[in-house]
Amino acid sequence: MLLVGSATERMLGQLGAVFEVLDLPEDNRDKFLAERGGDIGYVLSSGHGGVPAEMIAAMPSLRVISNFGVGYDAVDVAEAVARGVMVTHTPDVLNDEVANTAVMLLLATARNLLADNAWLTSGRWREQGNAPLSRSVRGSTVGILGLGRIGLATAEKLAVFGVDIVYHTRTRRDEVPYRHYDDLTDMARGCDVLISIVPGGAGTEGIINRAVIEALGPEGILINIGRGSAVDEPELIAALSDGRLGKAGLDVFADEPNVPAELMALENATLLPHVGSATVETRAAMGDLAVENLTRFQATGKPVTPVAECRGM
Ligand code: A2R
Repeated sequence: MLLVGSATERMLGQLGAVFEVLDLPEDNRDKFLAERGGDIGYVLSSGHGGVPAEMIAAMPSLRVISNFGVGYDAVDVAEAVARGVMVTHTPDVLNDEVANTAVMLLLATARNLLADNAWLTSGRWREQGNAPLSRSVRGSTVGILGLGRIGLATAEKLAVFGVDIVYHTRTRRDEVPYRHYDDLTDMARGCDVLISIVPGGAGTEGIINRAVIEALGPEGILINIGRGSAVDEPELIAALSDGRLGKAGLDVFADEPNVPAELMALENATLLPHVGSATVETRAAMGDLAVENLTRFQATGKPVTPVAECRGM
């Protein structure tokens, strides 16, 4: 089994009981894969680099790629499927935590949590008096882009804050009580807050573009806890800088962990280092599921949670 990225001691203990675990040397990938690629039947992927097509091609005996995380845009699933390689991920076990992060980031952004903290610690409270007022979320309309497992958990948590929920997905969900918009820009025009919780990849690349950002407007708030690639980051920075967009709360970025200095300098941007699911409890649950996908497949030929593209395999 090849480890791409890192794993916790708990995961390594579970994996070591079943597999011979090899580490992918970051500085020597190609040589390593040329020498050992043929021996590898299983991959656990948790790194930013993921598993691109050429890596899959370099492992002719590969059977399963277990992705640590629900989003698997860093794994070339089309290549895997074409070669009969199963891809799995870790859905559901992180819904609650990521939804908490969405709510936390929305409240922190709307209520100036970090700016207020800095107001106190920099001495301005003592020297200049009370911090500027922030805006309440009560009474606002929150548009959720991507009402899947995490989006729905987020919508349900937001109910207690007295907001009106609407959503945009490609397919309407008849079982939910929220208004569906066919068009994202139309929804942004009708919203005070837009929360993005869509997967990465070609289908959502730059979907939050200039038109969507401007439709959200000077009082609008963008929250992104899905994938950075869904936002046109240069357009977002420009709009936050010149006041065409009110505020942004971002947990994800286009080129992690590299965050543009212009974005970090903006007072109306609240930024987190991709910590949506990053608690001890949730990461343990994700790790257990990522490992179980490998061990179950090894024992029975079927994983626990294949990605949608591999469900028929
Ligand atoms: O469009 P639909 O009906 O397939 O709905 C999915 C929506 N979605 C999109 N909505 C609008 N335009 C698109 N191009 C588009 N592509 C996908 O995103 C669905 O409502 C939602 C994804 O939900 P799940 O597959 O249940 O994913 P989950 O577990 O909520 O995680 C979402 C993402 C992960 O892929 C990671 O990137 C991140 O959150 O952690």
